[in-house]
Amino acid sequence: MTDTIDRSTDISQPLDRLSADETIKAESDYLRGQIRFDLLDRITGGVTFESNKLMKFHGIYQQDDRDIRDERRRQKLEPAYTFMIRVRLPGGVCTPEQWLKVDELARVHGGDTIRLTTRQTFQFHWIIKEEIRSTIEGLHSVLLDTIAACGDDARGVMATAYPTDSTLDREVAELSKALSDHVIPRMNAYHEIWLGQERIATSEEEEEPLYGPTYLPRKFKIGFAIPPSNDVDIYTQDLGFIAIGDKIGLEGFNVVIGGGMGRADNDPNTYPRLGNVIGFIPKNRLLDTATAVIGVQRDYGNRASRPRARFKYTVDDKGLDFIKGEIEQRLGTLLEPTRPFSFDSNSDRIGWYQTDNGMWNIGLFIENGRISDRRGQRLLTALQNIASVHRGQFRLTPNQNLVVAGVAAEDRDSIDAILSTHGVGTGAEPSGLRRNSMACVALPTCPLAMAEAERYLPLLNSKIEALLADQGLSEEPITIRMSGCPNGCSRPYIAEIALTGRGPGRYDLWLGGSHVGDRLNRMVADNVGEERIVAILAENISKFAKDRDSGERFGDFLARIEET
Ligand code: SRM
Ligand code: SF4
Repeated sequence: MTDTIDRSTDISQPLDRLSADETIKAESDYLRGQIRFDLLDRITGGVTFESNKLMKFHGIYQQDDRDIRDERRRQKLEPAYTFMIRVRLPGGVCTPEQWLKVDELARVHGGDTIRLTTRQTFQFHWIIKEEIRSTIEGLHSVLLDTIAACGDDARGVMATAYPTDSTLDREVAELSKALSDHVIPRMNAYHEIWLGQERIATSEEEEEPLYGPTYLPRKFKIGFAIPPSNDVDIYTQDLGFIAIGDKIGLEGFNVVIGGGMGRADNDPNTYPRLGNVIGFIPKNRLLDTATAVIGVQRDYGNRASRPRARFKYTVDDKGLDFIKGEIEQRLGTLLEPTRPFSFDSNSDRIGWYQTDNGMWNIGLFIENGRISDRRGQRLLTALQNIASVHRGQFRLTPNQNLVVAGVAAEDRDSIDAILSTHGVGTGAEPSGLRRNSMACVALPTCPLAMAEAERYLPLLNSKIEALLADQGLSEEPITIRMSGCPNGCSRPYIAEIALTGRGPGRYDLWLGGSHVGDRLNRMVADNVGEERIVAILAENISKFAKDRDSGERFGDFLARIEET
């Protein structure tokens, strides 16, 4: 494979126009900066602006408790700083031993709660500065890390969470892990700062072979889908691979580029975009293809304006044909024509099902990915107990749910017993709407949240469930996604119903995405409160009940009546 670009400098923009983040990266000594010193500073619970930026590359975000921000300001106290730590977990796969460690760290440092994310990993919140290092050491003891879980680099690699344990599934799982290993930055800084490794004195210049010293212009997201499941929402990834093959084996991948969700309310130059399928590659070209695509974004991405720096804008600014040509040139070959494929859903499978090798998986619905012990449902402890006896894997799903995978037939009863003893799954079955709902974290930890999401969606869902029940549609599977701001961390812009936060209690309402995640929805009301949201949904649900075609899904119906 050919990659003729000089990686040490950005070739596309004059230096005087680079954004401030580019300078911080360039002057960071490969992401070391002053982090080590900030950690020792006992006068503040936080870190400096530059360290906060750099620590993202280490998977760590400074936050403050927004529920008490105003009160602390009134008392002239600094914000109640804590840190969010995100684990790198390729394909969401985790062993019971790793689960037990995550559970322990959450109990010791993370406020007795674990958050499963929309990209199949764990987040710890509420970690104080003095305990970041012990948390990372704990993860390291079970071979987990947080490298590039955030930052301007290739983030956690996603992969379909519903393996039937066919050869195809296993090959895709292995390749997604290999690709994750291929794209993570070397980051000696991580091992020095968090794991106490000595810096080796050498006259040779440190290197980041894939990225160069200023990494990427912005975050970059990769996912693998195995049709017919599009649980990873492949069209929202910067770079997606759609597995082509059959149960006997994998042939290669259709390549998707340029997807992304984020937008800003006040900036029409930002928008959600569905990725384009640009061709097929045989499986042995996977790593080369990722190197080529990342190289194109590294060299042509916008380093002057961060809001325009994602790969989707590079594709639109340079043109799809140009970008495809650049990828092919770096690969030294043309992409083959796209192979046929089709998706039937972007949802998760909940409940027990058997896999090809005779073992069993159980998909557990975890509302908004939040795992903690609450009155009536001690989910954190239930999963800790399962991890103590389970001999298979845990698989975190792209819809914030969890699969306990690889259970022998004779062990099913003991898993069921643990769940019911802790009150998990003992209440009413979640409705078709709730099972297909996702909300981002938002308040109180997310600094960008304008409105509630995780804490509010369950309540709003109850109101929409009542509307659906009135029309005899309680079991109708409808995707609903809420984000506390337009950044779209719950991938709202492809949902059948979506809400994105505008201010306390106010949302933009979007309707008409598809149940396979291949169509953008459209805004039907902006900056509205609950009363208006429920009224608009009531009207559309009633029309749907009366006028839908046989088997037609809610989002498809809305898109059809919009067109006519
Ligand atoms: Fe996100 C920023 C949480 C998936 C688009 N996201 C953030 C931050 C880190 C806020 C910040 O910058 O300080 C949030 C931390 C909140 C907290 O307290 O935990 C945050 N994003 C999340 C998670 C935890 C949501 C969840 O509830 O699961 C997801 C973690 C994924 C992971 O494991 O890596 C999460 N974020 C996403 C997704 C979905 C996806 O990737 O599949 C998107 C939309 C896809 C995309 O990137 O286009 C997404 N997050 C953003 C953006 C907008 C980026 C853009 O360029 O458009 C921001 C803001 C930013 O980067 O400036 C953001
Ligand atoms: Fe925060 Fe906005 Fe992402 Fe929600 S969508 S987690 S509010 S950045």
